[in-house]
Amino acid sequence: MRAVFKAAALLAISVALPGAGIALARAPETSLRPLPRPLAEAGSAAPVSAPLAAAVSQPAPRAARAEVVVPGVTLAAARSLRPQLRPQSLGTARTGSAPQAQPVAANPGFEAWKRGFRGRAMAQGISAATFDRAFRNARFMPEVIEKDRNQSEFTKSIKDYMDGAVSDTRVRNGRREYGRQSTLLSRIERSYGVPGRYIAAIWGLETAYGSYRGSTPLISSMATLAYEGRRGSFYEAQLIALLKVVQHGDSTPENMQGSWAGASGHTQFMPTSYLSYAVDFTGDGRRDIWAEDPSDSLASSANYLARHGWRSGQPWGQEVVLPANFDYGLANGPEKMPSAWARLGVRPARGEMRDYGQARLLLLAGSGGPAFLVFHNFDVIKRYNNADTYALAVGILGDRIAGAGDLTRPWPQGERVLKRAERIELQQLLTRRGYDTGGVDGILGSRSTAAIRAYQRSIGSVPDGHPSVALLTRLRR
Ligand SMILES: [Ca+2]
Repeated sequence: MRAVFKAAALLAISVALPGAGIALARAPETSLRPLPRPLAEAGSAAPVSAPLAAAVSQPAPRAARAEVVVPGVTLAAARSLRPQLRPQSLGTARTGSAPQAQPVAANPGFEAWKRGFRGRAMAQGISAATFDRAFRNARFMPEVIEKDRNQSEFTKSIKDYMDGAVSDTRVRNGRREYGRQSTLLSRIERSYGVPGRYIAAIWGLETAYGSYRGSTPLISSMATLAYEGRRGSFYEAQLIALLKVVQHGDSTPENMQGSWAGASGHTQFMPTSYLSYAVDFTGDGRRDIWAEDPSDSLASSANYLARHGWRSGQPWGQEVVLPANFDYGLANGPEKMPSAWARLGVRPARGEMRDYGQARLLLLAGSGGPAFLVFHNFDVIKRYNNADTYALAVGILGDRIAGAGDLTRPWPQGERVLKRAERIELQQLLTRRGYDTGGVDGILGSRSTAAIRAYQRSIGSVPDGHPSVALLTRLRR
């Protein structure tokens, strides 16, 4: 059953949109992974930017799962952190040395790279025996290059992303797994201070609770990308990490399978993030995130969040309702205590609102969509995948898994993040009308937001500063 799922899963990547405060995701078609992955950090163990992941959609149609993705942006704009990483920009791939040959050994360029890399790996402590064992069945995978090159900017509406990420199926499956793994998740919560419901939510978004972990042989896919080039050093670092796994005996080359871009395990860690954050929670001496048993993977994700500053006892955020005539200049901006927000007329959509800490008002779809107050822990989740939509999905899905109801306000139909070309056009049109957008660079910062608000006031719209499709359409008239 899993094999069927894996074969059909798609990989999605999400990216953060600079300046707009909204994360986007793009979803390259991949071998297995429902979600997007993050980027890695250059040279360090910390994840860096990256295309993150998108969420997967439900397991429903076995073979054609849709993935959830957030509004898309180009990879080059990606910036996130997540246990996994991906290359940041797409450059021109080396040509000539990467024949599309089927025969494994018929790739002299790859073989030459392998000989060179063998020396570099040994210089970093990898034994000849480990290297040769890991590469015994490694091969150049033209299909991986194909996928890497075919990633393009695409957009998906926030509603479609959120509906997929927090679908009824994912909530239902999540409640089932949350029940099955209650003992494990409780132990993890006691050890790391991160509520099990959010770990379950990450598990659900990343691999549909372990159903779509990816079946691409990691040594081969990472070797292919390292050889091919655009971010050779990044992928060689991922390979070194995998070789360390083999050398230490945590797993075997045969068991190390994952998404074509390198993310693997129940919660999709990139190899270098694995080295820094994975833990052995089963106590067998091996940090095995590739095992069927999700214990090490789930505990590793909790450890990742804890190491990035998760504050025990603080929620990620909560849905709120704004008063009429609310000053939208306060959206996506300053942090205030919930009691201060309450004095401005902001009310909890459900339950009570307590002063857990400073919170900012998050509006991803403008005044026409749901509003949230988000705390420090929301940003900690973003270290896993630097997209507001992803962090929101983790928070909302986690709460729903633990029994909470749906949002009180729906996401608006059709609202999506503007593509880069559209953002530039928006700035050009506003500038032409005399509004100062602080330049025309496709990055919607505070000046552009202020310009949008001024324009909205001039036409009698709610001045929420949100760069909507409708606003662009109107400006074009
Ligand atoms: Ca273990």
